[in-house]
Amino acid sequence: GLTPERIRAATSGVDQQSIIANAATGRDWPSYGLNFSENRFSPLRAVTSETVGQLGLAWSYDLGSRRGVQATPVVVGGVMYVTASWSVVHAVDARTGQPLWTFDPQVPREHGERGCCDVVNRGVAVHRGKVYVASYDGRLFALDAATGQKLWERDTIIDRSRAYTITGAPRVFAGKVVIGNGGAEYGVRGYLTAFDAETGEQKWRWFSVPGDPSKPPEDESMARAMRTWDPAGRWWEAGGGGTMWDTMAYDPQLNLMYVGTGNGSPWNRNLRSPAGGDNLYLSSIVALNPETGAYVWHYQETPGDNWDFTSTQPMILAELDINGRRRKVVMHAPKNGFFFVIDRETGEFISARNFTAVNWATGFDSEGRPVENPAARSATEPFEAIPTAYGARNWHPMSFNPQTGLVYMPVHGVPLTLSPDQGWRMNAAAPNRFQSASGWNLGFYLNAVEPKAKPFGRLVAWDPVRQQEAWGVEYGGPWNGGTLTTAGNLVFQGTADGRFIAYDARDGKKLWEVPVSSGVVAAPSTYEIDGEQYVSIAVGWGGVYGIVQRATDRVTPGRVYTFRLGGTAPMPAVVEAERRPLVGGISYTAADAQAGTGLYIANCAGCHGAPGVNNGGNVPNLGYARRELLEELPHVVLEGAFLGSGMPRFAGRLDEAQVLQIRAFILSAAEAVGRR
Ligand code: PQQ
Repeated sequence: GLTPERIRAATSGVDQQSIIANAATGRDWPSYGLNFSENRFSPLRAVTSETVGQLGLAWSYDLGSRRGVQATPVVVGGVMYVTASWSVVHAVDARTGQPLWTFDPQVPREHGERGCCDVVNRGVAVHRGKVYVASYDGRLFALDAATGQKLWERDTIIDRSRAYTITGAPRVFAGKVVIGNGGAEYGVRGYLTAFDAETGEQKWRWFSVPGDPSKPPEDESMARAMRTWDPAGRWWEAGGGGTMWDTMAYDPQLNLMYVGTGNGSPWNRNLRSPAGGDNLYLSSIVALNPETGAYVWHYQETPGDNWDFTSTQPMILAELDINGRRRKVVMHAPKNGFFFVIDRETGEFISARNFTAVNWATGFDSEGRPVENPAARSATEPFEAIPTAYGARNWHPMSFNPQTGLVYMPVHGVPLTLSPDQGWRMNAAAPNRFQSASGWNLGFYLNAVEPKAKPFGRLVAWDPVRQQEAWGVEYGGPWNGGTLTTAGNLVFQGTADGRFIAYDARDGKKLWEVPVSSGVVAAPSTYEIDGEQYVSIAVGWGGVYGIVQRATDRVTPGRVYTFRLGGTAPMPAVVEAERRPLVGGISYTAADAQAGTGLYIANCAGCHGAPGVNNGGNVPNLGYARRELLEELPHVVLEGAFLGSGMPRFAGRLDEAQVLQIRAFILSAAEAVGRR
């Protein structure tokens, strides 16, 4: 069995050299994106397009979490480290699925509403016998990889009066654990912090946007950035944003690390920076020196972001032959719908092409500037941006197969309209202002005008040299899982409707498919133990779209599935959501329903969605609530009956009369759906 001594022996050798060496064998999956290039291309070739049909279940492991599971399982020396919602770490014997240990950072459930997009976590980093995880409430932990015991803990948050969160996986670059944070919907200033991996001592911090204009800028990069924001300094009210909540990569030869930065806070640039400007370094790829955190170069993918176009979506480092020249590049497909190829030594723009329908810009010029649609920034008129804030892609990882030369990316559309909120002020909660009662600061009303576009989801195989689609697969809807590609000519992907699928990497032909316990959002990993190749996927529906909608009625708590050739373990049982009718049978007045609409949008819509329009996501849709629950609603809402699930206590924010108005809105919305 895997004794602590054996785990210690297996994990103590994980370091920069071993991760570089592992790229040749693919035996372990030692880092979030497999290697420092984060290409998620495994050289393992036992499971191939020929043999994949023989994949069967080796084992499954229940994560016990009811919210989104986004982690890529990290596997070292036969030990799997995977995280579930609320940042809980599970160590599992990767050969058998037997539990080894768990670590729960005990995130206060009140913190749930202080993040935009579900209480998720994307996984761990491993380095020299330690496992690193960052908790939703912003702490970074170093654990003993053998036992799960806490070795040190650091608070990474500079200002606890602001709503910072962490959902991303830490990375270890040049002996330092690097972690960013989220919060750009709430009014924060984004930054990245590096700690000595051994001691936890803070080594450097890099802010992505300028800070208090009355103080001197922290460094040259901030001095330069400040000139691209409103000289009156209005951005500082809402922190500016630019949170680095997901992607990072590293080139040890160039001694550069790369990070993708987030959207502006508030979203609406007319309010954030009324004089305009690019607002550096929002929505950019930035290269930093990992030893010092010093800025080296940047490329801004969405100048003057106005649409929540984060550039935090996973990037991949690769070498591509472009116009007869072999070039070291970053490949990136951020929310804004364009696929970028950037020289990673210099930051030089090479090319950009839209990989899906786009209406905010018509393209990029040879200098790498977007040619914008003027309507996209109207100070007064609604705009249905395509893509939307859900992104043409989101955090779901893409992969790159050097054998086919193709990038495999989940692409989607979730319609949304933005109507300028000219009365916005920092932290002013008001009816109809989306989630403003939880501290959202957008500067837009959402969907005040009904969107015209239709939701969709696809898997796209993209040729980054020709900048065109090679093949695609259509799904029933958005929010499908991240991808893995292998030397066996395969692409693996889980889907929103609860399947795990293998495709031929060359042409997209479906080769294998198995139903799993709920919708899948995470990306798979693959590794080898005792000469046997395994493929694992952590399943658990969630994320910003998955909170409020779902594409399967399977609602099983989070679970890891691991497959191998000839695996014969029985598939575990799944749980179906209880089907309930639209709620009704409680009287209400039209006037209350009217008043309740705006309150619902300001307090409830971000998690519970629009009542009656669907069956909910990992949070219930109240249009289908039990009548008894709505009868008890003032108690449930004001006293925090579901605090354990992350629903806040609203006492002091709402009074009983307001809760009854919200209830009237839920009932009227359900009734309207029933009439359709
Ligand atoms: N997180 C998800 C998710 O887990 O499904 C989706 C998103 C986030 C977004 O679409 C975001 O824009 C987003 N933004 C921030 C931010 O602005 O700081 C943070 C996060 C996050 O940490 O998960 C998301």
